[in-house]
Amino acid sequence: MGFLDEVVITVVSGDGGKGCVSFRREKFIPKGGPDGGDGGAGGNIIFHATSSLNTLSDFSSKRYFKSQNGRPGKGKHQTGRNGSDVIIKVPLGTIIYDNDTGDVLEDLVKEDQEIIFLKGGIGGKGNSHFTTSTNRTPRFAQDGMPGQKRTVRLSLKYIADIGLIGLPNAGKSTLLSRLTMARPRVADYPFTTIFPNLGVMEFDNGRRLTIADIPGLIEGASEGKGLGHRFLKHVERTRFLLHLIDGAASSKEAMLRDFYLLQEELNRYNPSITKKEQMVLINKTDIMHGGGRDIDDIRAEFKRIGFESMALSALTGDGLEVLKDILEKKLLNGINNDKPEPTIDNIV
Ligand SMILES: Nc1nc2c(ncn2[C@@H]2O[C@H](COP(=O)(O)OP(=O)(O)O)[C@@H](O)[C@H]2O)c(=O)[nH]1
Ligand SMILES: [Mg+2]
Repeated sequence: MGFLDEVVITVVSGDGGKGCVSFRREKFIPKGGPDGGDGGAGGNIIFHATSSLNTLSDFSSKRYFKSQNGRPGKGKHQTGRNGSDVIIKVPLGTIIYDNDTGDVLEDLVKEDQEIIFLKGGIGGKGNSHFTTSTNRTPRFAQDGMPGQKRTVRLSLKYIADIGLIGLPNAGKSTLLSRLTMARPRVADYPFTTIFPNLGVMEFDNGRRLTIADIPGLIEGASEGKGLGHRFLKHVERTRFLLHLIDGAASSKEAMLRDFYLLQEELNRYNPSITKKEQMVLINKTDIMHGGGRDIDDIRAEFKRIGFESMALSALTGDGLEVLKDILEKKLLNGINNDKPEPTIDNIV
C-alpha cells in the first residue's frame, strides 16, 4: 500500500433535470391542462471521514468525481428521478482546501463525519406550474440548475492521540509494533520507514488510543531535509508526544544532544508542537552501556530540564507494561477528553 497525504481532485455535482412540457391527453377531453412534471435534483458530492483509511492513496488513480444528473420530468405530473450522490471516503484528519485560494473549506476530524460539499442543481419546474388566468396552456418549463464544480486540495494531517517522534533508528517502529497491531518496517539502518504509520492501542471497555509513528525526522527536517518535512505536519494534531531516544548512544551528552536536536527541529517547524505534553522514552535498555547504570543519571537530567522520562526496551519488552499503564492513565485523565477538538485555529 502506498502512502499519499496531499492530492488535488476535481468534484462536480449533478445538474438538475429539465422540467417537462406536457398536456393531459385523455379520450373525450380535447384540451387537457398542462401536466409536465419537474426535473429531479442532481446528485450531491459528499465527503465522509473514516478511521478505516490512513492515507489518500485511493486518489492516486482517481481524481475526478461527478455525481449523476437529475432525470427530466415527464407527463402526468411525474417528477424525474434524483441523480445519485457520490460519497467520497477520506481518512480522519483530512482538510479540504480551495486549490486556488488555499482557503480551508472543511476539516474532517470526527469518525463518520459527513458533509455535503456540493449540492446538486435543483430540478426545473414542469409547465404545470406556469398556468395563469391568461395562459391556460403554458408551453414552457424550466431547465434544471447546473451542478457546481470545484477543484480542491485534500491534505491529510493525522489526528492521533500520541505521536512517536525520534531520530531514525531510535526504535519508533519497533515500539509501535509492540503497542499496536500495526506492522511498520523495522530494520537496523535509518529510513526504513518511509511513510507515517498509524496504530491503535486497545484497552478494556473498548477504549482506544491512536499512535502515529513519524519517520524521517533528522537535523534540518524543518527546512526540508530528508523526508521529515513532509511528515512534520502529522505531529501537529497529536495530543501527546513520546520522544524516543536511543539509549545505546555513546554517552549521556550524546543522548541529550540528539534530544535537543529534534526538539529544535520541531520548534522551528511549528512552536506549538513543543508546547504539547511530552515524555521521553530512553529505549534499548537491553544494550545500554554499563548495563543501564547511567539511567538514573540521565533521567535526573531530563527531569531537570522539565521532562518526565522512563527507560525501556522496545525489543525485549522490558518496561512496556509500565508504559502501557502510563498511557492508559493519560487516556483516563483525558488527553482524549480535556483538550478541545483539534481545529484549524489551534494548529496554525
Ligand atoms: N537492542 C535493541 N534494539 C532495538 C530496540 N528497539 C529497536 N531496536 C532496533 O533498532 C533498529 C531500529 O529500529 P526501528 O524501530 O526501525 O527504528 P525507527 O527508525 O525509529 O523506526 C532495529 O534494528 C531494531 O531492531 C531495543 O529496545 N533494543
Ligand atoms: Mg521506523
